[in-house]
Amino acid sequence: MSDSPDDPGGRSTPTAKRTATHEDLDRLWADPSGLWGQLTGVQNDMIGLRLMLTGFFFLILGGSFDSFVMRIQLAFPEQQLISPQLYNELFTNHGSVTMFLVILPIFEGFAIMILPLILGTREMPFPRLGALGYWTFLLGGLLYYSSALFQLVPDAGWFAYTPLSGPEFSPDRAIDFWIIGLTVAEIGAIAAAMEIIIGVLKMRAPGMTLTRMPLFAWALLVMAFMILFGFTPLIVGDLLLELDRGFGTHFFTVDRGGSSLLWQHIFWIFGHPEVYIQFVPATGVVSMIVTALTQRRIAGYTWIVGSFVAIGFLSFGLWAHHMFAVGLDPLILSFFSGASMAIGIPAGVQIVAWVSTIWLGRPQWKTPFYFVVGFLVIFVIGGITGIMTAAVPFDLQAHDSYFVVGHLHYVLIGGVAFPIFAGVYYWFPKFTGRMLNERLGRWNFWLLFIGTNLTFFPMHQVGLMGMPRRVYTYESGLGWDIYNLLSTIGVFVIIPGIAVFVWNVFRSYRHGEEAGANPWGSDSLEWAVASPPAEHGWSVLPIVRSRHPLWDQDDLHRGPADLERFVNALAQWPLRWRAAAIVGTADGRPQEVFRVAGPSLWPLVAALGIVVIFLAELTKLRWGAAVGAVVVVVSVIGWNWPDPAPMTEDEEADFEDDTGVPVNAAGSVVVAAWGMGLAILFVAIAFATMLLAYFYLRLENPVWPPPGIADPGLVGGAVAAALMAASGVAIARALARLRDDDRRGFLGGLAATLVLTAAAAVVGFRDVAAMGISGNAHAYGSVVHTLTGFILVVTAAASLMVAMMTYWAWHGEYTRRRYAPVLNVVRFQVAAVVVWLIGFGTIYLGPYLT
Ligand code: HEM
Ligand SMILES: [Cu+2]
Repeated sequence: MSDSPDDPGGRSTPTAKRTATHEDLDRLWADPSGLWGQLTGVQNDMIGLRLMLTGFFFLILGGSFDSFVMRIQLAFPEQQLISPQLYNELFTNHGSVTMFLVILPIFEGFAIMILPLILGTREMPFPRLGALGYWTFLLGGLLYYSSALFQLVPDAGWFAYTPLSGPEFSPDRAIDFWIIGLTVAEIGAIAAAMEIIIGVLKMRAPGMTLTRMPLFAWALLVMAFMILFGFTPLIVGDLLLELDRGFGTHFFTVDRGGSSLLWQHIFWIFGHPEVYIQFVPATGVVSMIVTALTQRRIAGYTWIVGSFVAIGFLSFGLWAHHMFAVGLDPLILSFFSGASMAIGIPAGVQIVAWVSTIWLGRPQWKTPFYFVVGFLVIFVIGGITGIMTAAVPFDLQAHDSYFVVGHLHYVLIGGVAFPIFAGVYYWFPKFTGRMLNERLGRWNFWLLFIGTNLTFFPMHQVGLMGMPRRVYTYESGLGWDIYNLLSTIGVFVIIPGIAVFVWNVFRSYRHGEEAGANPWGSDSLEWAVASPPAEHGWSVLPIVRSRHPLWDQDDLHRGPADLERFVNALAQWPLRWRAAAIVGTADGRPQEVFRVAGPSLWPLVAALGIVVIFLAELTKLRWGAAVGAVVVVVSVIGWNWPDPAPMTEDEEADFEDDTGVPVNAAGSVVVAAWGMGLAILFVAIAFATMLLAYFYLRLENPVWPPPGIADPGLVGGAVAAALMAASGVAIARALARLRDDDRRGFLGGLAATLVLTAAAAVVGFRDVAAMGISGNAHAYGSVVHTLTGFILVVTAAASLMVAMMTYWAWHGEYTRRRYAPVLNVVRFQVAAVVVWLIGFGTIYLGPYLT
C-alpha cells in the first residue's frame, strides 16, 4: 500500500476533464472584481464562505466571550464580579447567539459552498436568493448585537418566555432588539434553506439518482426542510409577541383571554427541532468522513437516509418535552415522553452504521478522524443523559438544574461542534489547495476534547446535587465548589484549543502542504475537480453511475450515449450565459437547461428594505415600515425584471433537437415552479401557525367571542368569499386563453382577476371593520385582526404579481412557448384564494363552533 498523499487507499482516482472552454467558463461564472463585485456578487463559493465566517465571528463574540465571563463568575461561590442583571444578559445572549446565529449559518454556508461540487453541478439554483440570505442574516445579526450599544441587552433567556418578555415585565426595548434582530436573521435562514432544497433535489449531475446521492446532501436536504418548518412558526410567534409589545394586543396576556403557554408551544415547535437542525447536517459530515477515512463504503446507507428523515419528522412531534414541568395533562406527558425516547432509535441506527464501518475499514488516524471519534464518545454520553431527561419523573428532578446544562453542551459540542471541526479539516484542502497542519490538528483536538469533558462533565454531578441553572452565584458549603472550579478550569483548556485552530487555519492557508485533487482518497465528486476549484466547478459535467463515483468509475465523463452527448454539448456551449442542468428529482435524468442568474445589487437592496421595515418598529417611527416595504417591492420587481433572452427560440430548439433536453434561456420552467412551490409552502406554514393560535385561544376561552361582542353576521363574508373564488376561476381562464394563443382573452382574464380580487378585498375588509371589534381589548379581537391582516398581505402580494404580469403581458413578454412565470403567478393567486377561504371561514364560523 502506498502512503502518498494522493492515494492513501492505494488506488488512483479519476479527475475531472479540462477542456479548451475552461478559461471562458471560469470568466463567465466569476463575479465582478472590486467593491462593486463584493456588493453584487452571488458566486456560491463566496456566499458560502461569508456565511461560515460570519457564523464563526458570532461564535467568538457571543458563544465564547459570554460563556467565558459566566464561568469566571461561577468559579468560586459568592463572587460579586458581575451583577445578576449582567449575568442574565450574558446567558440570554450566549444562548440566543449560539442557537440562532452560529451553527445555522455555518451549515448553510457549508451547503452553499460545497453542494454544487458534491452534486456535480455548476451553481446553486437561485444565487441571488443565496445572496439575500447572507445579507439578511448579517444585518439581522448586527441589529441584534447593536442592542449592546444602547445598553438594552435582552435578558429573558434565549426562549424569551412570556410574560417575562411581554410589555409588563420587559417594558424597555431590549426584547424588541431580540425579536427584531433575530427575525431578520431567520428570514435569511429560510431564504438559504429554499435555495438548498431546490439545489439538492433539482441540480445534480446526470445519472445521480436519489439513491446515489452522497449522505451529506441528504442531511442538508433534511436540514433545509426542517428550517422551513421550524423557523416559519417562530417568525409568526415573534410577530405576535411584537404585536403584544408594540401594539397592545393580548395574545399572551392571560387576564385578557391570551395564553402564555401559547408562546411556549410555538417557541418549542421551533426550539426542539432546532437542536436537530444543527445535529442532522453534522451527522452528514460524519458519514462522509467515516467513509473516506476508513476507505470503506458506509454500512447501511439506506438506513442512515431513513434515520435522517425519521429525525426530521419525529423532532417536530416532541416539543412538549421542554414543558414537562408546566402542568400538562398526564396523557400528553406520556405521549411526548415516549416520542422523545423514540428519537434515540434513529440516532442509534446511525451510530451502529458508523461504528461498524470503522470497525471493518482501515482508519487513517488523521485530524478529521480524531474529531469524528471524539464526536462519537461525547455525543453518546450526551444522548444517554438526553434519554434520562425524556423520562418525566427524572425531568421533574433535573429540570432547570445544571444537569441539563451539562447534557445540552455534550450534545451541542460533541454532536455539532466536533463534526464542524472535522469538516473544516476535511474540506479545507479542497477550497484552499492546502492541507491543514496535522500536528497543530492534534493539539487542537486534544485540548478541545479534554477541555470539553472537564468543563461539562462536572455539571451533571453538581446538577444532581441540586445546583439550579441560570443563577449568577451560589452559596459555599453545599459541596458544589469543587465542581464549579473544575468547570471553569476546563474553559481555560478550551480557549487555547480554539486558538490553535485559528492559528492553524491562518498558517496553513499560506504555508500549508499542497493538497492535490484528492488528498484523502475520497469517493465523492468534489474530489475530482482541482483544489481550489474553478468558479464554474465543472467544465464537463460528470456522469454518475455509482454511489461512490471516484472509487467505482475510472472515467467520470463516460456513460450512456445520450448523457455523454448532453454533457459534451453543455461544455462547448453556451459560453455567453450561465447555463446549468436540471435533472429529474428521483432519476437524475436531464430535464432542462436553464439560465442561472448573475450578479445583482437587488438582493442587498431587498435585504436593506427588510431591515428598514423592522427597524421602523424598533425606533417606533412606524411610517418607516412603508418606506421599507416600497424598497422591498421595488427590488423584487427589479430582481425579476425579464432580461432579454440571450438566444432565440430557434437556437433553443436546435439544442433540444441535438440532445433531447429543452433549453430555457429566458427563464427556467422547472426551477421556478419549485421556487414558487416552496414560497407557497412557506405561506402555508405561517398560515397554519396563525390558525393554531386562533384555535388554541378559542379552546382556552370558554366564552368566544367575549361577553358584549355579537357573533359575526355571515352575509358580507359570503359575498366576499364568492368574489375571491371567482378571481381564481378568472385567472385559470386567462391561462387557458394564453395557451390558445388568444392574447386579448389572456389580458382580459388577468384584468378580471385583478378587479374581482379588489372587489373581494373591499367587501371583505369593510365587513370585518364593521364588526367594530377592538384589537386591544381581548385576545379575541387581537387574533381576528391579525388573521385578517395576514390574509390582506397574502392577497396584496398575489395582486402585485398579477399586476406586474399584466404589464409584461401587455408588452408581449409571454408566448405559447415561453410562459413559465404565468403559471407561477396562477399558482400563487390560487393559493391566496385558499388562504382567504380558510382564513375568513375561521373568523366567521369560529364563534359558532361549540
Ligand atoms: C466554551 C464553551 C462553552 C461554555 C463554557 C459554555 C457555558 C455556558 C454557560 C455557563 C451557560 C449558562 C448556564 C446557566 O446559567 O443556566 C450556557 C448556556 C447555554 N449554552 Fe453554552 N457554553 C459553551 C459553548 C456553547 C456552544 C458551542 C453552544 C451551542 C452550539 C452553547 C449553547 C448554549 C445554550 C443553548 C445555552 C442555554 C442558555 C439558556 O439556558 O438560556 N454553548 N453555556
Ligand atoms: Cu427538545
